[in-house]
Amino acid sequence: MRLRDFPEEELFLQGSAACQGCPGSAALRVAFKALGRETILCVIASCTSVLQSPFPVSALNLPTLNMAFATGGATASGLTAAADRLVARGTFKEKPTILVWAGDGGTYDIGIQALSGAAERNTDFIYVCYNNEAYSNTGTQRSGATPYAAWTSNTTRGKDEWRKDVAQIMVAHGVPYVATASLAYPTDMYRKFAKAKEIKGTRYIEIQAPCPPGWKFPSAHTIKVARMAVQSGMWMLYEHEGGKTTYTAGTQRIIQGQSKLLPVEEYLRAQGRFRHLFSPEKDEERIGEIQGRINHIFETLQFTHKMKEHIMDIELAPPR
Ligand SMILES: Cc1ncc(C[n+]2csc(CCOP(=O)(O)OP(=O)(O)O)c2C)c(N)n1
Ligand SMILES: [Mg+2]
Repeated sequence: MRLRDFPEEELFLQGSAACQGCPGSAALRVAFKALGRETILCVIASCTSVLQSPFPVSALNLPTLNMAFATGGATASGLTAAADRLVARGTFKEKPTILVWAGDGGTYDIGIQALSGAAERNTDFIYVCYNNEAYSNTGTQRSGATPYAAWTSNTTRGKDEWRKDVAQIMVAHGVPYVATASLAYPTDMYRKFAKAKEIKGTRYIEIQAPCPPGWKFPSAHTIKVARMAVQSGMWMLYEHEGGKTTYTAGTQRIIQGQSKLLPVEEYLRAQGRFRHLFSPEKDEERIGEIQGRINHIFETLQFTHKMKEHIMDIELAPPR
């Protein structure tokens, strides 16, 4: 699928109340194109509650429920059960896609219990976490998704803890599909949504969503920062199904040795939320810690990739 092949119909309409350069609205646009009109949307308290515009107008051209913070998994469970009933009764010809759209605060911290319960029951829905790495709507407070050393309004010298990884927590639930996505790789994102649509059971997609006001970079740089996140290894693109993880797009190219890791310093320098790592003097220790973790992960993946190629060579070698 190329960009020019995306459906023309816009289900995320112009005139939303989003900030300039908002990653959430760009992600909604791509997701809606891939999922299509037969979708029921459940929005969890977040920037998306606000950017859809104040009642009675809405930029969301899909049936939408706005729900409380902790309720994503529980609401989806009710919606999907009701949809199954309406299909059985013949009211719906086909079951619509049930889509929950939540922020990282509403997923990593506040909604994880309901999400975990729904995933354990393999509830039939798609859960999207658009991860702007903070509680952005209320003024950029830290969340469980905020990366190490990042400024937020309550980690003013940089967060002391490393972020947790909810995509991997979802992999551990054994759900049929888990994927990560990036705005800088829209065809990869589209493909993952289109694939998720065809799968039954709990599907989890997490999109990294660089937030210009929260991360403190110019609003024209959203896609550039998203791309640098993948190129530097700070955000990894993959999908996990049938017990197997496949790395995709920019991340795959780094693992296969077709492109080099961008030094993480360049990614950090592009954002004001890491300014304290460079001024008044350079914090070599914390920058080194971040780079060290990335190197360790990619060295391991590159080694595994080479070993697999080597094993394939042996298997494919003709008998002597
Ligand atoms: C129980 C509850 N506590 C607090 C709030 C206020 N609140 C609304 S949105 C939000 C931030 C949500 O953060 P996140 O889930 O990361 O979404 P983002 O704003 O970043 O899009 C908060 C704290 C609320 N709506 N409900
Ligand atoms: Mg957030």
